[in-house]
Amino acid sequence: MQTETHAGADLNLDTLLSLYRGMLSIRKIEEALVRLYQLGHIPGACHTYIGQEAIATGVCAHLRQDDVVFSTHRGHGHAVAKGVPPEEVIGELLGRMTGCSRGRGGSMHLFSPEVGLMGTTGIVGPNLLQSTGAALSFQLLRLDRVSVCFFGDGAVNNGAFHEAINMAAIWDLPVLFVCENNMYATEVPFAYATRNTDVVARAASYGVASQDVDGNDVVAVFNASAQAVDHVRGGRGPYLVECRTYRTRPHAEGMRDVGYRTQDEVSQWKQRDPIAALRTALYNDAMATEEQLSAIEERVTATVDAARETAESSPFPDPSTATSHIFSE
Ligand SMILES: Cc1ncc(C[n+]2csc(CCOP(=O)(O)OP(=O)(O)O)c2C)c(N)n1
Repeated sequence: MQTETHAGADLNLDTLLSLYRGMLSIRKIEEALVRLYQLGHIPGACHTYIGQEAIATGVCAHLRQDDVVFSTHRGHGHAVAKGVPPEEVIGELLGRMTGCSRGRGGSMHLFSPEVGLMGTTGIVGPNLLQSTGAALSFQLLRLDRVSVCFFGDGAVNNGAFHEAINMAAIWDLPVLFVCENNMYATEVPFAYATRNTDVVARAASYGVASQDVDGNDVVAVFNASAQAVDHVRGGRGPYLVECRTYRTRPHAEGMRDVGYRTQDEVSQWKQRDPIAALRTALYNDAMATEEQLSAIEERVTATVDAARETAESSPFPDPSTATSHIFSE
């Protein structure tokens, strides 16, 4: 494996710094959540996105607020990149009223349709079908909105993947499928679960345009997504981007992380950290100074600290309202 992120000769500095800021925000939020989990302040599960930040950041950079994202159990990064404020993400994991689901859902029920975040989910696979359904509604309503589905390699052997991609293909639906191939589904290697680990080849077999990309290179993800979103918004049917990446923390906080991958493998992927890679490239290419980059880091840290404090000082929902919002009136 090699570390080779280019600062992106074809991208302007504002875009590159915005991608840097975006990835860093997700990382700082995740680090705050890890600490809160370890202190016992997060009542539910917490699957972090650490190591995969380039994907949500690079894809969502091309989305409008009225485009929609259907996320996974590893969805904090998707929520943040789609525009859910950090205090609402942290507040939701802490079960507070100010969380984006009013503290009733937690990590795997982050919803904010106002900004197009249609939900994280504890169930692997159905979001492929939901995103395809949203795309069908956009097509019927003749809207140029894009539906995006993030999913892991663990979802591509689920029947939902095959049903969704086939229907999206035959009806030319405006859906972008983003496979975050981090090589493992919990502790099961992708290569154990299938004889064909090439997700792009699966898309091709359904007649869907696709490309694979280094998911740890935010510039590569940004460029591939530009092409993909353009294709989908332009009415040319679905598109699949396979991002090859790695999660550097355990499957979920509090879980063991031994027996299915080596520490050597984890260390090698940490060397390919997407945030450090872009920082180094920006610095080495003399596009940004150490002072500029440090100033961004300080601002992001201050914003996330303030968001955590706001979330921590927010009230829990009143227990007497436990049955509110369950049925639509
Ligand atoms: C339908 C279904 N089957 C099994 C599970 C248990 N499960 C939770 S996360 C997970 C692994 C998912 O792997 P992947 O989709 O590759 O995402 P990653 O965790 O690697 O981001 C599994 C099998 C589930 N939540 N839903």
